[in-house]
Amino acid sequence: MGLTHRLGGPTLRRRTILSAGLAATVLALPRLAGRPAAAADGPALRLHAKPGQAGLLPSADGGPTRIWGYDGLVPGPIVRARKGDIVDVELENGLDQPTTIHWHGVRIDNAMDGVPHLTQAPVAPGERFRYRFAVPDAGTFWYHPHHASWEQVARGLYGLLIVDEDDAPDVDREILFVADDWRLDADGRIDEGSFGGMHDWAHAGRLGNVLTINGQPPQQLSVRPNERLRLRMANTANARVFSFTLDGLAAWTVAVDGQPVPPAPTGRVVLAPGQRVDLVVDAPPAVGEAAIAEATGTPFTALGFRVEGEPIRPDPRSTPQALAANPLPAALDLAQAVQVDVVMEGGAMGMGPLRGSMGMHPHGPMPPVPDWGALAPRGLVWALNGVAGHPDAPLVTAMRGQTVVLHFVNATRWPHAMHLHGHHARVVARDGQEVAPEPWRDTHLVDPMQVASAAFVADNPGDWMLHCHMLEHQAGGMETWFRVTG
Ligand SMILES: [Cu+2]
Repeated sequence: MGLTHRLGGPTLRRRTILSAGLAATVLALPRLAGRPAAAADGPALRLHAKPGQAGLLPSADGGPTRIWGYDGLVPGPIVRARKGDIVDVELENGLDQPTTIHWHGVRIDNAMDGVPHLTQAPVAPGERFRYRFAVPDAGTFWYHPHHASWEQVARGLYGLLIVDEDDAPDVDREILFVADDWRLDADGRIDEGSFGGMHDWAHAGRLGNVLTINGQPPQQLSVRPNERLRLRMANTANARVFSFTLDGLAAWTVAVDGQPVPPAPTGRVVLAPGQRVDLVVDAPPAVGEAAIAEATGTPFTALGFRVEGEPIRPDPRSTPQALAANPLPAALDLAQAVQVDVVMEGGAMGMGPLRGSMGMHPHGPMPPVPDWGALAPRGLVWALNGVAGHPDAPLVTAMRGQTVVLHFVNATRWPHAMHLHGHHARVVARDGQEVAPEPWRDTHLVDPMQVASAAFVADNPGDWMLHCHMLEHQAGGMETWFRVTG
């Protein structure tokens, strides 16, 4: 489905940009950090999942739209902590269905991971659950339900979890960039009739037709020449892989999925569902305009920059310093690693024997061929290792400290964003060929008919999900779990 940043069509775009709010609205997200505890032994923060309203469209074009959000807002309040802090949040369920909160990307205590039936009971309507956990890593993370997430996230239940470094990087301002696509009808309401539609489930997932950044239509940001920004980008869409181009801006990638990387110049950011990227962005040295454009279809402005006023400093700055490393586990032991295939099958144009064209060298017995004739009528159209839906047995049981290599074999015609809970992994081989280790990620985009081998140290005891973060693919069967003992 083609994406516009609004429903009215491209002819109205210019008016939207010209009438857009000022810079402050880009940052006008409520913040929970520092709120005093409600009681001596009570939670420091509360998040109330409930219906609300949001101005997803320019007011001239309709809305506000009825959404579900934390505290009725989209995005929900920012949960902000310092590296090593204890985050203490009580969820109250004001929805008419069960829910949980998953803290995406946090190397968290398993009991706080928010996966219904695996790490906790679902939180029934009217009930509460207190999440209390340490945040070992600084970086950009997010939170969202893990129950019926294909509906609950699509309706607006998500927010950022930001963990600050001990030494904040030297920038002039921080800008949040939480990208989502919404499927709205002609009246600006969430298209509810298409929830659960099998066409979406068997194809790319639920793609929207309206882009929001921070729950709003694209905005204009006023910056000064040579101003340095830190941009925290997150993709909270159900299924869309965003492609953002940076026009007229100098930018460096400084973190990926919350984990620092050596600063590298970039002009394009691809974000799969669930992924985050931190950029350092320098405004140009002269007054004028610049933009971040969304480019999966005809490019249009996702965030405009009006460069105006006196330069904030006389000259452009040089390459930013790297962020301090997070305490990731010690080196991978690839020689002794447990090798596990994760054969991804199913979906439209993929229920035939695509695995035969993958040139597979299996690490273990070939998984059974899924019986799609029996599975598809039950809404199960994707499989991992021949199993559609949550398997009884773990994909692998690793001893604490063991290195595990997951060989993602994408024998489908679709990309998938494979999300690993409780750990970060890095790609060490592609299509069976060793590559220089890639950045640590919690969510790996694996292209069709490709093999990506991602390695991690299983150092976090518990039962952990591994699933596609295209949420219709997960619900349609592309999920499994693994166990870390000890
Ligand atoms: Cu997928």
